[in-house]
Amino acid sequence: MATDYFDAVPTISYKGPNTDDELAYRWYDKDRVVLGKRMEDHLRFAVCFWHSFCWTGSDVFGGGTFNRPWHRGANDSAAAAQKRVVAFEFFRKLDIPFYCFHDVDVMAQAEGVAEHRRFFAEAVDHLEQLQAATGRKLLWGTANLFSHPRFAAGGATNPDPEVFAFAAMQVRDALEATYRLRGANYVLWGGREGYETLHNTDLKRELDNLGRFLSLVIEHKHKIGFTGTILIEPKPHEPTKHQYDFDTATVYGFLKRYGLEDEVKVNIEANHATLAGHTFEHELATAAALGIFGSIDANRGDHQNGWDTDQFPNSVEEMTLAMIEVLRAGGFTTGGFNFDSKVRRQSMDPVDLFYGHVGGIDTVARGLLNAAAIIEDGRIDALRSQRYSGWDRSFGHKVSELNLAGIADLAENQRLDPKPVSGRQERIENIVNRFI
Ligand code: XUL
Ligand code: CO
Repeated sequence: MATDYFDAVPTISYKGPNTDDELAYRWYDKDRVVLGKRMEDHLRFAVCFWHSFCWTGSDVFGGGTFNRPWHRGANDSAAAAQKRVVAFEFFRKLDIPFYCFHDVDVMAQAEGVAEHRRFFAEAVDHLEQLQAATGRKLLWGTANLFSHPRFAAGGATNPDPEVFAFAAMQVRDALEATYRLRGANYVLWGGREGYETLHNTDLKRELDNLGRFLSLVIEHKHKIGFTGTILIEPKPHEPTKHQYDFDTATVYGFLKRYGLEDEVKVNIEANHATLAGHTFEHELATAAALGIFGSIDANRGDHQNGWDTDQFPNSVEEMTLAMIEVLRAGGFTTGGFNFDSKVRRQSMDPVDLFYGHVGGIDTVARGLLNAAAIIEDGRIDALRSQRYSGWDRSFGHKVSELNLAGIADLAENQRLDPKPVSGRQERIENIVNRFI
């Protein structure tokens, strides 16, 4: 099946910072080696199916504006196949290695379990062929446990065990499909795993059911031999008032409680971090400190809007700060940069999908180059090490080893009177700005 949907747009290639070509990369030079690794291997870019090929451009006030050919009739097997072909043509023209999907993104609309399984299997066969034909790879798969009305009160945390079972069916199949398609990760985002009001919510039961569901997913992963990473994607709220996977620190506490902290990592999304009242880099640094940094959903919010606008990242400064944390964490292992970003509702032309991704990719690439230069410069890391250097000297060693009374005696015997030391924040901020 061929497609002419993107015929007007050329394959995107690197032309350097001085090019006037707006459909070329100015910073993303996939073979350029940065800190010993090719840019393509550092960044592991992915396009998501849902925003770019499934969303029709509708919002709460109005219908779809995009008028994509596969949205004109019912979402049957033929329309789903056309969508998959167009999507792979896009991945190929963008010349990035990965893509991501939810089960329902790639298949015909199904009623009930039998149809769901049949239509999804049909889609997975086709995805396998498209991957082989184009050389594109799966960064992660997931199951959509939030769009269908049956999930209005959640999937794994639904008060009705029949919904829990339906969710288990979808996740079993999506996990097995991800394994078959050699996906690098499997994601769980709990958009409706939360509550609207505590008046009707048994919070303890819901948390225990969510913990059990996750344990079952991990047990099944090992049973089938999937060696990719299981990722939870934190988000504080939207669609529900309160989501159990609020932020990275909350997810870590949840994983500890259910004994899963060595089995699961986090997929950090920039716009979810800011909705939780954090910066993107805070979430990355927290995940790295807790040993659960996995992958990234790249996007940005809007400073005036309090919701998940999922815009393409375009602030080089913000991305530089994030990339410093990614590099400090040692970079990705199985993770990557998935563009969980969408063009605006008025950007209805096929070429707009390219402008969105090209800009986002170049913003991330430039952030990587800036962060690498800051790390190679070394001044900021040196200032940071210097700040903690007392812990490497003999007094610090004693404090690390003694009990509370021993430390108290040490303070008394040495007549301690420690003096405050400058944190040099403005100097450090000035150094960072020299690289942006
Ligand atoms: C929603 C969101 C999801 C997940 C996958 O805010 O980010 O698209 O990334 O379910
Ligand atoms: Co996301």
